Amino acid sequence: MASSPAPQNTFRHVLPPDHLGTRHISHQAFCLAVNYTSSREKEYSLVVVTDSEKQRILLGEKHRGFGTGMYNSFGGKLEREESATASACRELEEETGIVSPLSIMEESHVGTLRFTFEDSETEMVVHLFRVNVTISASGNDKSGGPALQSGGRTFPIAIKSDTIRGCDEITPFWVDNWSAIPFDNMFADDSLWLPALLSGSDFIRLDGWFHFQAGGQNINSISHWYMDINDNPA
Ligand code: 6U4
Repeated sequence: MASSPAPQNTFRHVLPPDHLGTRHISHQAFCLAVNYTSSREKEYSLVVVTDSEKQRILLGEKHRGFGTGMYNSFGGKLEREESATASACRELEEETGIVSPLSIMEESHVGTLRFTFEDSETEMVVHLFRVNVTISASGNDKSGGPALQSGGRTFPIAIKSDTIRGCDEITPFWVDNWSAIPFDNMFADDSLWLPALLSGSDFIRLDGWFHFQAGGQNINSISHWYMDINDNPA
C-alpha cells in the first residue's frame, strides 16, 4: 500500500516548489504526464550513510563526474556483471573507507530511484541503500568482517572515528543535524525522498520516479515525480 511522503517541515533547506514540479498520485499518472520512452538504462548504486542515534548524515562533496561541486550520498555505476549490492559495498569502501559485508548491505537495500530527463533518452536506475553506523573505539571494520554480529538495517555498523576518508572523487563530511541537510546544493530529487527515508522506520521501502527538466545540474529541476512508500513495520 502506498502512503504519502513524510512531512518535510523538519528539513529546513529543502528546495522550493518551483524546483520540484508536479507530484502524481500513481505511477500510471506519472507515466501519462511524462510520456517518455527510454532507449537504454544505466544502473547505479547509492548508499545513504547515517548515524541515527545522533541524527546525523554523512554526505560527500563531488570533485568530478556526475554532480561535480554538489553534495550527495555514496555510490557509482555498476560494473560489468556486478550486483547492485556488490557495487554498493565497493563504492562505499572506495569513497568513505567504510567496509560493509555483503549480507549487511543486502539487508540495507531500501528501494529504487529512477531518473529520466527531458534532454536524454537514457534512464538512470539507482539502487538505494541505507547504512547506519556508530562510532566506536573498538570498531573492527578494517578486518572486512561484520563490525557487530547484528549489524544491518536495524543495528548500526561500528566504525572507528578515523575510518572515514575520501578519495580523489569525493570528500565525505558529517552534517551534524540532519534537519540542516544542505538540499540547496544537492540533486532536486533528494529534497523529496531523503526526508521521507530519514523520517521512516527501519523497514521502509521507497521507490521513486523523477523526470528532470532539460539543462542538467544548472537547472536542477524536476517536472514530474511519483513516490511509492511502504512503511509498515508490522
Ligand atoms: P566514475 O567516474 O566512473 O568512477 P562512478 O563513481 O562509477 O564514476 P558516478 O559518480 O557518475 O559513477 O555515479 C553517480 C552517483 O550519483 C551514483 O551513486 C548515483 C548518484 N545519482 C545520480 N543521479 C542522482 C540523483 N538525481 N540524485 C541522487 N543521486 C544521484 O541523490
